Amino acid sequence: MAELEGFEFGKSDFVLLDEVTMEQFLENLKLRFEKGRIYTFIGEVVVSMNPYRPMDIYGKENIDAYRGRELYENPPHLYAVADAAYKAMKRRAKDTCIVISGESGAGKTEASKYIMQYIAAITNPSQREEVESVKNVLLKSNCVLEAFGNAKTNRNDNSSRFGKYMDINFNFNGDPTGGHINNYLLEKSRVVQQHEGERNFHSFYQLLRGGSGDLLKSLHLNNNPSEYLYTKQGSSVTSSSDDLKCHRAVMGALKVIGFSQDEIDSIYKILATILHLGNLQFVSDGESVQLVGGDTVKHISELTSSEDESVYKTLLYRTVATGGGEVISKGHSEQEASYGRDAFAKALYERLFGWIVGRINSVIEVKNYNPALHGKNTVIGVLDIYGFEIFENNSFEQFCINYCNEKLQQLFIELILRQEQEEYHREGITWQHIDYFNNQIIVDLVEQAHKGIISILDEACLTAGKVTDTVCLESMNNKLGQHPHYTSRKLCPTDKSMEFNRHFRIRHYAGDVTYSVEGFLDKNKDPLFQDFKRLMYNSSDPVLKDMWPDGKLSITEVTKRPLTAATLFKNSIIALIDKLACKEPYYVRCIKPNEVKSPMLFDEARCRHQVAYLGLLENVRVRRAGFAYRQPYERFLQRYKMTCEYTWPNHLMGSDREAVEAIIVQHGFEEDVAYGQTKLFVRTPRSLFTLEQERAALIPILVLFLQKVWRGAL
Ligand code: AD9
Ligand code: MG
Repeated sequence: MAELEGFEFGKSDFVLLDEVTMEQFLENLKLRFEKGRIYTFIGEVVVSMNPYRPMDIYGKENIDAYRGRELYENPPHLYAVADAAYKAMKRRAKDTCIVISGESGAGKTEASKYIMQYIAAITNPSQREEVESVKNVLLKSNCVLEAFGNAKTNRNDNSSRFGKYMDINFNFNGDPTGGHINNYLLEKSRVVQQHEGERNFHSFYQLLRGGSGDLLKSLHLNNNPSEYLYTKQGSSVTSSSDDLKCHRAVMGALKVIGFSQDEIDSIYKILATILHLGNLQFVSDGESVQLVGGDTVKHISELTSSEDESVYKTLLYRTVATGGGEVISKGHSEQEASYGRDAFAKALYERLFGWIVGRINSVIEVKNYNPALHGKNTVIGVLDIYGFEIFENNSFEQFCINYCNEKLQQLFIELILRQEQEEYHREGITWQHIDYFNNQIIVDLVEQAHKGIISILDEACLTAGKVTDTVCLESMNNKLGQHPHYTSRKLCPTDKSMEFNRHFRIRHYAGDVTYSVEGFLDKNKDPLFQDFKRLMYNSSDPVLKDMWPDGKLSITEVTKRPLTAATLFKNSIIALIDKLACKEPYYVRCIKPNEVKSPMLFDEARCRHQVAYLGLLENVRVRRAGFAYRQPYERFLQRYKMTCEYTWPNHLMGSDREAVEAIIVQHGFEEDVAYGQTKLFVRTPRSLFTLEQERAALIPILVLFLQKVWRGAL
């Protein structure tokens, strides 16, 4: 319990609410938000409110206050969870993970950075150089990944458009020895198209606004994002972040991480190539298609270290194998050419991003670790993945993101219930079941073999001929019509919020989302003409070539159908969940106080909705089901021994457990507790309150007493 705070700041742990009702929960959340107390516990879970203003709670003194302390000794904070995860990892050699969840803009990425900074600050006290360098790379990688993987959306000026799971490895001393980053489904459609009010990835604007005159000249660019189709479609070329400053920071970070100048040059050449591609246009004279764009093709060939002629041909023609095994060149239609250009731009960016992550991993991977020599290598994983999203137009990306959030919610339910159950069982205490909404039914709707939405999409993608999005929707309607979490206009004709043949709706655990099926099949199939791959593989820029190993194959060798985007994503999320499930989890549940990024406004309806779908009330109930608190006997005794004549000033009892019993009996709390094998379980917060209050009242007397002893007055 956070005894440093009084109730004027609300209750620091939701388990202390008098009654577990939505009203009381919100009242407490609001009071704490208004008083600048953005963190609140539910047992070991931290509920975090986005303050939308800088908070003076992340300084060195704060870090020192949490270092090595028990969770309840300080007010709730991310540092308390980070320290708990670190202690479990260090003391018990347990792999742990910190799962940060919440909707877009709720504060996950910021939380993950504070957690990383905390871990960096408390480790390597002896300042060993190799450990410092690992820490530095881990921290700097954030800046690079944010530049290339984040963008301004209508919900968040710095929205993560990829999922990130970072493992930090530790040696037996508890110092970081390396790490590994897994990235999940970058929203690459943003490269070629942005909604009104949104931007492309930050990296483009940072280059244009922050790149030196010489750099831009060498890339044949000017510094105005409004002149490039790919950066201007959202009519929002500025953002709250300072692109120029960020550009410098990213350049610095790339160097610290160990990117060579050639590699950095290649990165910027790829960004420039993409911008030039966006400004290419194709016109048809009825017979053939021509390129419009002045010297653009020349610039692209120069930047990609390719031949002009090859670039030109690749943009306008594709190689096809005829039935007779003959290979011919076929001219694109205007539409095909534009489609190919966009697909190429998206793939260039996606591969660049993947390559950057891989390159960072190659620097931070643990090398030469010998467990026999160095002890067990343990891990803390930090997950910061895109939050649940509902936009005006929801497409394939939102479908994948929301599916991922369903999986994480499922894990939360499973682990929180399982942990409680196991703990009661282990300690020999009767468990009282609490009902949850189990979202497995929605997970199945999406991922179930043969019947789930992903299977239906894949089937449509594999069917030869022109299966359209509409046909695919029809198939979903037929197969999923009875599902309680699926509907469409066809199934519910009176619902005017959806259109026939265009929309379907999933009742997610976090709310109803209406998806437009338009583009689903294409994004799932994600085709790219082999000619582009070959072009890049044949580049004389080694970095670029390295990103396109599959360009080696000729058209006749490309036979296997690659897995679809949804299936690849599903597989990667299942692997992620497996990774998380075998670690001891710690949770940060982020809440967004309002839609207008205001530090003042507590939008009750929005908060109520989030508290409901995150299952926070149930979390509190489970925590309180029988016993809101548990503490190992030893720790309980240490804290409250001064409140009992049998344990203070001298410990007159035999074991710690007996001493704890003496404290409980003296206070008349026998009805309120149960004795487990190693821990005391306390049913209601009332008993602990009383003990805390007594303790707080005794401390000044004790201090006075000790001062007198020191001065020799006693
Ligand atoms: V998304 O799913 O990636 O779109 P996040 O990651 O949940 O989303 P993010 O951490 O990016 O949200 O927070 C959004 C913005 O809220 C930040 O850019 C900050 O301006 C603001 N924020 C969030 N947390 C804090 C904080 N602890 N202190 C101050 C904060 N500002
Ligand atoms: Mg984020």
